[in-house]
Amino acid sequence: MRLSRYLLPLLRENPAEAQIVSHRLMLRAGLVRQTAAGIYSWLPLGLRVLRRIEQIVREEQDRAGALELLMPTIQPADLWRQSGRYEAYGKEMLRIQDRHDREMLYGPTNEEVITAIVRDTIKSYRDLPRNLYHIQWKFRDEVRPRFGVMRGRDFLMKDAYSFDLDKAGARRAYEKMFVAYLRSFARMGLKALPMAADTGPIGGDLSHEFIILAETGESAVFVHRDLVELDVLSESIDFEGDLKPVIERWTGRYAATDEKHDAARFAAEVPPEARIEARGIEVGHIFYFGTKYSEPMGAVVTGPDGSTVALEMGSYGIGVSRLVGAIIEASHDDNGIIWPDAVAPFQVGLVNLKPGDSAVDQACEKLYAGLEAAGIDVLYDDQDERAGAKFAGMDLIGLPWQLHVGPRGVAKGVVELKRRATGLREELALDQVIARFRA
Ligand code: 5CA
Repeated sequence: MRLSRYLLPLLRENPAEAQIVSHRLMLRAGLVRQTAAGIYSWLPLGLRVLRRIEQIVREEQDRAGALELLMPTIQPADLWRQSGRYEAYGKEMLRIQDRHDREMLYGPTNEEVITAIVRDTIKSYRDLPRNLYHIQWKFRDEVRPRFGVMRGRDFLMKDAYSFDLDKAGARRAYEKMFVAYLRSFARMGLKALPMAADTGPIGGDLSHEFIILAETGESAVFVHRDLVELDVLSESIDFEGDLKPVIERWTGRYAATDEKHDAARFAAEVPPEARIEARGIEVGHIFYFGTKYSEPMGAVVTGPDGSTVALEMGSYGIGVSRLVGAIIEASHDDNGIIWPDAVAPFQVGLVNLKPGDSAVDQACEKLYAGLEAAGIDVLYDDQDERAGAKFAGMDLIGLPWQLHVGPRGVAKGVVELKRRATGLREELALDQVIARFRA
């Protein structure tokens, strides 16, 4: 992509309305624009990050055996009357009337819609287990939307719903999602720690939040240091095998948010040097709630002995749009964002330091075409601007690599390659650049 044809409105100044670093950087780096309170438009660069996060989530859901579908954003109130949640959900739910005065709502979550689909399509224990998910916009009329996309009113969520014949099956479904979450967040370059959680309006009696540590997090967290050192990606995981050992490793040490914190237990179980008291951002939340929805809504199957059995359910959410902010909270410096490679909007920023100089222009065009041909996402800054402003812009948007191409280098047949995260620079022969990225 050529910057001269892109939409990348960078801001030099910190926007006054942004209180936390990720919100400031998302506005300054041209990722989003606010359309209304708690409602954001995703500009091209921001959308690329959102899509990358979505794709990692999708791959890990698929790997764990979940099936993707797509449910609508607008739902009929009737379904929520069947579960008994229509009145109970309160003012967070955006209620709408259509032209026939039918009561509708903008979905804050999808337990009712998916339960109705399964009720109508799955009749026998032979068709179980199933786990169905979608990645879809939600609306919650939050009392205090704040921190940009972190607590929006309109936000993108991955929500999965598992259906099983019995409690043991439901627990396995829960375990698969637990491990899929560990892998998903780790692939995004995040350390997300599972913590026992309250269930709130979703209901149920088993629940974990996945929390990343960040100063600006909304909850206080108390964690054993050993947990932070675990690495899930180095384990080979068989989703059809026994996942208990993995889960035990990740739940075997103290970790709690303020809601569930027990100071006496923390003091007794965690030696002083291993105690981490920090703040955290909730990026995922999983629930097991048995027959809370299937019973009132009549989602039943015929069991092996011919009896009628209400389905055992769980639901599993990931805050996809929140993750964009959360990743920035975890990965930035004074100059801007530092995207982990796996979610970066482009891998390389190609910086032409002297547009109009024909040798430099030619070298850049050749590199640009070569990188694109090799399938490497490259953003080519071909604009007529001061070098200083270009460097600052590239650091701000945080692409993992920068290629600096100027007249002196080109005369010698070299360019400068800079790694955004470390600031390390190396000189590279022009004809070795593509190979360097392929490696
Ligand atoms: N139905 C369940 C699971 S599918 C559910 O709705 N869970 S939730 O309420 O915990 O939301 C799931 C995830 O969505 C949260 O962990 C959080 O990361 C994200 N999320 C929730 N509210 C917001 C919000 N207002 N803005 C951005 N992300 C949010």
